[in-house]
Amino acid sequence: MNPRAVAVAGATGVVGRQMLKTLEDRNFPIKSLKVLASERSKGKTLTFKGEEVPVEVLSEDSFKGVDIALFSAGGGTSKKYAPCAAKDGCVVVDNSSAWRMDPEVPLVVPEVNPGDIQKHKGIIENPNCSTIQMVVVLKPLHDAAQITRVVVSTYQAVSGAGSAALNELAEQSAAVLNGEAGGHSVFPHTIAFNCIPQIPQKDAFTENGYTSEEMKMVNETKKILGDANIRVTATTVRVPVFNCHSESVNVETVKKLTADQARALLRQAPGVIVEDDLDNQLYPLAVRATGKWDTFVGRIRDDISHPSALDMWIVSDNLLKGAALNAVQIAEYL
Ligand code: NAP
Ligand code: 3JN
Repeated sequence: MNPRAVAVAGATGVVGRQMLKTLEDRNFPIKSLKVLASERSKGKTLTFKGEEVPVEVLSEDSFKGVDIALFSAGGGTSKKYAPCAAKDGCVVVDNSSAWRMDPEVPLVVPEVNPGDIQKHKGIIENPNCSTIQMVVVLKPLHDAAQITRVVVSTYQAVSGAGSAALNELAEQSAAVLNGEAGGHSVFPHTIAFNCIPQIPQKDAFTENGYTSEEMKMVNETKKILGDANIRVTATTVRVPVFNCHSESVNVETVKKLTADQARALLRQAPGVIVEDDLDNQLYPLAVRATGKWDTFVGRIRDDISHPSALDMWIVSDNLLKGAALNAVQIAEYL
């Protein structure tokens, strides 16, 4: 791979920092690196491969001479600046939902639909973190037995809501343990020692009573798997876990797949690790998945309420496979 001029927009954020770390950890061939953020970060530096890199303020001119830009600075920022970058010949891998459902824009998980990357017209979308870890596991099951319906409930870590949310969980947990109420400003309710069935934390609910996070899982799953007939329903819940999203997933198929057959298929699947040994109480755990590149699946069992369905538990690092790593993998394909 020829070294590329790379920019990271939103580099000071929780996802942006993981993007820099992932570029470094995977030894992505970089000719030059720009780290971009808002006016608030003027004067700050970030470290890449042991060197201090000054943070530049994102502007329409940031992308001249840049080959690949990884964006994680929110949908509004992507909408404003990604088209400028694409016009300057840069390929944008965008981590927001700005164009995820645009039929002209590829929505890519490299283990699932890498062929869609080459259809890009300057912008490629990274899916939502909860969708990514689920479709990595669904893909081999769909290929083998044709999935007809998915019922998913998520247990989403606070890191998915950014750096302010991580601080809120830490400070609130300490306050509650000290017998204080602990205020909240990021989440709509206390997150410490609680579960909140509302993601995102603001303007969450859509007309049908689902949240936008739930509808992302419904719509993105169909687009990535290339099958509009798969029926998906989701309940997304924020839990007081710092990092890694967990999911309880029920999968109905046309062809009956036993739990043993599913485990055998998933052991061969790229990016998937089966952790499923009940005798040793081995199943995927958020605390173990953090910092890992793979998606972990376990508790795979035949659904006793249905002739052709499976239940399973899926865990992955939402900042890595759910965001930064998936974006860097797309950049590697580019
Ligand atoms: P965060 O920790 O709050 O960081 C936000 C980043 O965006 C910071 O670098 C911030 O710069 C920058 N930024 C904000 N407004 C900007 C502006 N007007 N111009 C330039 N930079 C701006 O949030 P995060 O958790 O990293 O998430 C960032 C975005 O990534 C989200 O909004 C979302 O679109 C996407 N995301 C996607 C997933 C996924 O499911 N794939 C998961 C999480 C996040 P300053 O530090 O200068 O303020
Ligand atoms: O809350 C989570 O666990 C995942 C958050 C994702 C997110 C946060 C802010 C804006 C997104 C996303 O990628 O779906 C967005 C966005 O829609 O851009």
